Amino acid sequence: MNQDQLKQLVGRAALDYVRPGQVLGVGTGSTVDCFIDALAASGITVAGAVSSSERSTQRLVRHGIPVLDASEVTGLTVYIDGADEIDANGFMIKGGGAALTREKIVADLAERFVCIADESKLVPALGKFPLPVEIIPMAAAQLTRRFAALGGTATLRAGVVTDNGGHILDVTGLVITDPLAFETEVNQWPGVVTVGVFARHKAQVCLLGGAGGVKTLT
Ligand code: ABF
Repeated sequence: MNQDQLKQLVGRAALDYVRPGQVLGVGTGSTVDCFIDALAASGITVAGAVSSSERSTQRLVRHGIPVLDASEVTGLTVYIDGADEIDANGFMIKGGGAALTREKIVADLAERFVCIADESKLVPALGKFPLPVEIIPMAAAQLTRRFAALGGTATLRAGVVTDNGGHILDVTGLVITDPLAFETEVNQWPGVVTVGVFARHKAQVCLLGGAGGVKTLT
């Protein structure tokens, strides 16, 4: 199977974590697009979805799935989202789709984060994928210097303004040996809106699509 077929496979597999009548959290990206399409075709009627991006909102609305604002719920049983990288602990790098801030907000509402990904996303250690960081534009230069002090090279993602009006730095060359400590440290740097390390909001379940089918990592 090619990567698109693997994404469709795990998108369908995520339906096992959806219950009729529930409100669920929905992430962003092409794998999540497959999940949204599978949900629409499944006949499962959910009460609604809290979306992590305008992209996912438009797809959900097109399928007639009600979209709720995060402020309309006090919690979610499940959040379904993709990742750019995921390690054996369920720690992730996310943000390739520039939706990391709202993704982390919706993940924060959920009891369980179910990550859906093709096997190429599973890595022994995070950091090969350029780390996305949503920033306040005025802080770009000083944050670039801070990442340089850690051995990272930060590049402003050209032509991208996030749903929140932020800019994205993509940082290469980092070795993230302790994702939890790294996320905690970078989160407090002035000008950082969201760092694309999801360790405090790691995935409890990962559905990994591969040649042998779907593996469930918990
Ligand atoms: C999203 O999933 C983003 O955080 C991440 O970039 C993306 C992965 O996209 P895809 O499923 O298209 O590989 O949540």
